[in-house]
Amino acid sequence: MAVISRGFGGRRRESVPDLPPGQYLTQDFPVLSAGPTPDIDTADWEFTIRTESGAVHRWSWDELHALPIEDITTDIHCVTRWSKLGTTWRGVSLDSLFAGVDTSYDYVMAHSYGGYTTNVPLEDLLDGKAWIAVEFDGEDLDPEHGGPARLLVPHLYFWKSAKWIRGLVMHSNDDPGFWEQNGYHIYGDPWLEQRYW
Ligand SMILES: Nc1nc2c(c(=O)[nH]1)N[C@H]1C(S)=C(S)[C@@H](COP(=O)(O)O)O[C@H]1N2
Ligand SMILES: [Mo]
Repeated sequence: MAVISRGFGGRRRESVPDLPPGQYLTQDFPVLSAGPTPDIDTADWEFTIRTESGAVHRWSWDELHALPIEDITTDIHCVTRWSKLGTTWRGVSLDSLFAGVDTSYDYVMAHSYGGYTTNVPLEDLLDGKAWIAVEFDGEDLDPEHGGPARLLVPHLYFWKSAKWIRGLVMHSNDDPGFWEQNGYHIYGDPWLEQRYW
């Protein structure tokens, strides 16, 4: 009997092919924030990309919304082991935002209102892999989930999807961000279980 129930449990987990190793499915949407939720008025909001030349590319809330907004359906995976499959978002592709940006640096540090940072290789933000998300599940993004806008990089663990995104700074090296300095993996591929150093 014990063998059968162990086998059954194992098969059940393996029957979800979209679930990375060591993850479980959740229907609700946990909130994970290292600090308080900042109160950001979209009238004051801006998003910037700064390059090695010192150039700062800047978008107001209205300028962001003048760019093509895409519908995104994607799975998300938190390093604390919850995953949600088929989440729906709307956002502006980083391809659109980087279209006029000239840089030879390969790494990006994402900076949030409130001070959170996380590092991502530039190639992981391009070619339809990342967005500045402004809606979740048909509604404006809740402040606790990063509203008015968050980075969405769903192919990496969700700590890379910086809430309350304020800007990106190009770096020549893959310098660690907040969680990466505190023991989280420098890259964070959920399929390779790159959770911690
Ligand atoms: N600015 C900011 N972004 C953040 C975090 C944070 O603490 N501050 N936490 C990260 C972590 S560890 C996770 S799992 C997700 C959680 O997003 P959620 O609260 O919308 O579920 O946000 C990520 N982005
Ligand atoms: Mo997380």
